[in-house]
Amino acid sequence: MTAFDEAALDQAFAQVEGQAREEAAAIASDEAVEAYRLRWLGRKQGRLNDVSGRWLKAAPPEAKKALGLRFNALKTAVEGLLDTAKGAGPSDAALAAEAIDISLPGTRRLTGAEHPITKTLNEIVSVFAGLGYSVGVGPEVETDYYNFECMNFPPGHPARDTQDTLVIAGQDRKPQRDRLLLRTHTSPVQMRTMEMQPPPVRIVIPGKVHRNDAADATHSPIFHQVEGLCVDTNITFSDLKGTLDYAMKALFGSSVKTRFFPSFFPFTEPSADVQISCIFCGGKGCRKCKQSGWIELLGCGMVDPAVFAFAAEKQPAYDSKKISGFAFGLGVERIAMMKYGISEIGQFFAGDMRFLGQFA
Ligand code: FA5
Repeated sequence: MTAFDEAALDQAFAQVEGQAREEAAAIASDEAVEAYRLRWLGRKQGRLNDVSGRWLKAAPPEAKKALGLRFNALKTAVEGLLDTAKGAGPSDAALAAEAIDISLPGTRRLTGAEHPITKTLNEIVSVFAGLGYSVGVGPEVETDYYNFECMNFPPGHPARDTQDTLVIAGQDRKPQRDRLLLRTHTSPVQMRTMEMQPPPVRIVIPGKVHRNDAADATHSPIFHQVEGLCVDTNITFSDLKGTLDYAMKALFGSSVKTRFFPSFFPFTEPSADVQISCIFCGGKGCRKCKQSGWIELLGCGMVDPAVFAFAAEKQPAYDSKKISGFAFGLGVERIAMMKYGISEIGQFFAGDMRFLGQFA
């Protein structure tokens, strides 16, 4: 630019603005908007920067004001063009290039659903939550002390053989009580709970357990249990019976009856096995209940004073002269099999979508 009179300035700025308008009109995509912004307003190499730098520098002092005014007007105009281009969205050509055929069939998304074991487990837990029980958890890799010793299975006690245990190798130098194993039942969490809080306790503990059991139609080496523990003053066997009778009716329907048979667990005294009237034949006798009309479902009993004595080492309030309690433990797979009429436990773990899809 050589002349800086009003007419020359008008002409020069009009030319640049015309160019900016032309380019803005051709913008057809988001990328082009950004390219336009950089080309015109970019801090280092933008055209406007170039104009202000070169032209202002060359202008004589008396023309600088007029040039500055025009420059500002040009900048506002370019910014306006950019805003319009941003709002305008893609051109018809860009839209046509991206068009999708909405008549094509969509991609079917499978809906996730709870596994039947998770579903049953949550259902059991919510029955007890309704009775004011809280929910606890404990580790699956457990010590010999929590899994057995404090549950009143001393080392070498024959009752240990009823729970064929998977132990972690290479721990022979550790004292037996510290040796690690895969917990065989959820009962160790009874002790972990009592050690953490004084009575009263009302808790259910769902979780996975492991036993070296050969797999057959009703046994799996990995299965789930829900443990229950209630400790307070004056808890009696009647409370245990009432609670489990209520829970079985809530799970299987109000016409279900319960009965309690003497049994043995080292950590409860007295102990009982709970049977419910057969939900398939209503108690008349069928193949499922081996014509007896009853199905055995869970183990329970009054907490043995020996267990409270272990708890009292950390929480002296577990004094069996002042408090009492009951505990129970149920196998979740067995309950799910009953509820859904499943005859092979292995189906829960085979990952066959045809089976699992029925629970979606
Ligand atoms: C126990 O595990 C006790 N801890 C239960 C208990 C808790 C009794 C508190 C008293 C007080 P048991 O070994 O019977 O007991 O197992 C409980 C339930 O787990 C059984 O009724 C059965 O439903 C289930 N169960 C046991 N072994 C297997 C297995 N291999 N596969 C599937 N379910 C099993």
